[in-house]
Amino acid sequence: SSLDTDGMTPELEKAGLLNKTKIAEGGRKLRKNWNPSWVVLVGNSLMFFKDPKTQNSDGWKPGNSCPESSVDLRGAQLQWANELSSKKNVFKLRTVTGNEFLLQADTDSVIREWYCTIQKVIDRLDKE
Ligand code: I3S
Repeated sequence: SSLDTDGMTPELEKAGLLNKTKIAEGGRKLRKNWNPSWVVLVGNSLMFFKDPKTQNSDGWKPGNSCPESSVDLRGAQLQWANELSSKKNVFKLRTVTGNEFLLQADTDSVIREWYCTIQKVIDRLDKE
C-alpha cells in the first residue's frame, strides 16, 4: 500500500544511500557526474537529497533540506545497465519525460532490493 492510516500521507517505502548520476534530460544525453545521493522512495515518487548527513534514520521528511530532485515513477522504466558503466550493480531509471538516471551500489543485495522495490511501485501505478 502507498497510503498510511490517515489516507493522506504517502508511506515511506525505502530510503538509503546510492550513487547516482543523471545521464539524460528530456531525451538529451548529459555528461555523467556520479555523486552519493540519499534516495527516498515515498508514494509514487523517488526523491534525491543532496546531503545524507542532514537525514536521520527515524524520518524521511527533510526538515530543513529540500530534495535536490524528485522523479514521478508513473510510466517509468527500469532496467539493469551494467553495460553503461564500469561500475558494477548499476540500473537505469527512465521517466516518461525522458530523464534518465543511473543508480549504483557496491553491495549486490542492496541494489537488487532497490530495483525490486521501485519496480513494484511502477507495476502498481501501471495497474491504476
Ligand atoms: O560512460 P563514460 O563517459 O565512460 O563515463 C565516465 C565519465 O563520465 C567520467 O567522467 P569524465 O570523463 O567527465 O572525467 C566519470 O568520472 C566516470 O565515473 C564515468 O564512468 P563510469 O564507468 O564510472 O560510469
